[in-house]
Amino acid sequence: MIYELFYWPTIQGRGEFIRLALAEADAKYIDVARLSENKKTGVTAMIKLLENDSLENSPFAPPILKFGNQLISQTANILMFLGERHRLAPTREKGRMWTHTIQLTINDFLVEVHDVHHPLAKSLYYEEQKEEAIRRASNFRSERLPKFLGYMENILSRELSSKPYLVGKRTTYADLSLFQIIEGLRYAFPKLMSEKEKNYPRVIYLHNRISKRPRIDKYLKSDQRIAFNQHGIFRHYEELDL
Ligand SMILES: N[C@@H](CCC(=O)N[C@@H](CS)C(=O)NCC(=O)O)C(=O)O
Repeated sequence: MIYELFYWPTIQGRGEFIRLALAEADAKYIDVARLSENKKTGVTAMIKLLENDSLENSPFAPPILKFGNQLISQTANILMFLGERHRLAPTREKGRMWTHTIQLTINDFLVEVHDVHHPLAKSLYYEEQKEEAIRRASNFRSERLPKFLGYMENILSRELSSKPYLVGKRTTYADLSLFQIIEGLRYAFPKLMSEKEKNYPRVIYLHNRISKRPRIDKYLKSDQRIAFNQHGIFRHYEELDL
């Protein structure tokens, strides 16, 4: 049985957190909406799944992971599921819950990153909310990004190891997600990040180590990795950076 990932085909978005976990797990999967249009593959197949509200566990939005007859949605849920199956999370309940808590916090932050360029509505163009975006970005730069990255830095500083992970002594999906956050922030806010990164040395060190993990390194260099672009969650607008 192989996994089926359903996610928008042209962006990294939330799907990327799942792709990274699947890559680190060396799990076999198909990226359904990126395959050619067919009865069971392509974007149409994903939309059909989303519109099927008679399903027992009908998802609200992608990413969605199908495994056999299980349909799992919500990014943090999918990661919790994969974490347990592929040793990307601790086995004990306390550690599992803590990993999930960190992931949910990352997801909260991701919503804020998105809302910097779309503070009023998803359905409006950026240009229609540019003024509000500029105001929102100023608060993001001075308060929200430092609060979030500072929180992650503090978690890492409590670990005694000189090569700390967010949870315990092994890589978890939360580490992979924090890696992706730094990647995205560097794309969206290059000037801000070059100024702020020095405040979060452990976060940046973790990012470096994750990028060098053999399976992650291979994935990042492969065609599977979609380049950041102006349609995803992380978008670069000069006026929103420093
Ligand atoms: N909380 C959900 C959010 C899912 C979500 O917002 N997915 C986006 C793509 S990244 C989407 O397609 N949303 C459609 C919508 O909100 O109408 C998760 O973490 O998976």
